[in-house]
Amino acid sequence: MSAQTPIIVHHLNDSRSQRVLWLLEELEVPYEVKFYQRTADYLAPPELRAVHPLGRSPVITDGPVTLAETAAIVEYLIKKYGKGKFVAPEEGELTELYFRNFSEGTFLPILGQQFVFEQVPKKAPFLLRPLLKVVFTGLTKLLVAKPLQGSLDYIETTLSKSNSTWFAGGPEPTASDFLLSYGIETLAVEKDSPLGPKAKAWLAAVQARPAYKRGLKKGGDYAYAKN
Ligand SMILES: N[C@@H](CCC(=O)N[C@@H](CS)C(=O)NCC(=O)O)C(=O)O
Repeated sequence: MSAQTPIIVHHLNDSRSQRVLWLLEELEVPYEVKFYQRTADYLAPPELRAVHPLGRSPVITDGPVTLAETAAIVEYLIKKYGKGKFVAPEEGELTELYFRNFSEGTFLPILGQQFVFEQVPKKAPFLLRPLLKVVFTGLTKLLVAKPLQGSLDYIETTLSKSNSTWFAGGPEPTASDFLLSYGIETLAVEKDSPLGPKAKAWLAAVQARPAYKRGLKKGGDYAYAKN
């Protein structure tokens, strides 16, 4: 394969894959977007399985490399194309290590659970819906509300202590910022958004970046920000 073959991002509408487009625009690396549309069940279409066995987005191909998992993709791209940018300063390295793991290991799973609990009553047979709504609202209060609020409080505390706009306190966003953008954006568009002032200001800074705006235009439909 030629060294000039551009990176291809296998991109699903309204998805966490948008983070990869933002990063690639920041890196100023040529890339192409291959679009996949969610099915009526909000799943990825089966064609994505031909690219990666799990059939989820994002996946990138970069010459002979095929890589899935946003956190792995972000780390790979910054290492390979970052030219030393988008890396935490020494004093922010631990915060960086923590928050990029927190994003995928704690924050997004809580939001995923919230999403599923909301969906169950909506997808249930009509007559069961009122009962399931009561049950799953209760489960959300029990299992989602507290850890979510704890996570948001910790985000507020961390951003208050940062030496800059960004989680790791450096002059540029780092992997933590790219990864957290999706979860924070999904909460920003909720009615009565639970985001605190620091998270809102951080998101405004993300969305004001020219590279972010270019990524949004390239990605097409994205329900969590205006393009
Ligand atoms: N941990 C993976 C999760 C990938 C994932 O679940 N992507 C969603 C998009 S937000 C997807 O492809 N959903 C469609 C499906 O599961 O069929 C990552 O961060 O890349």
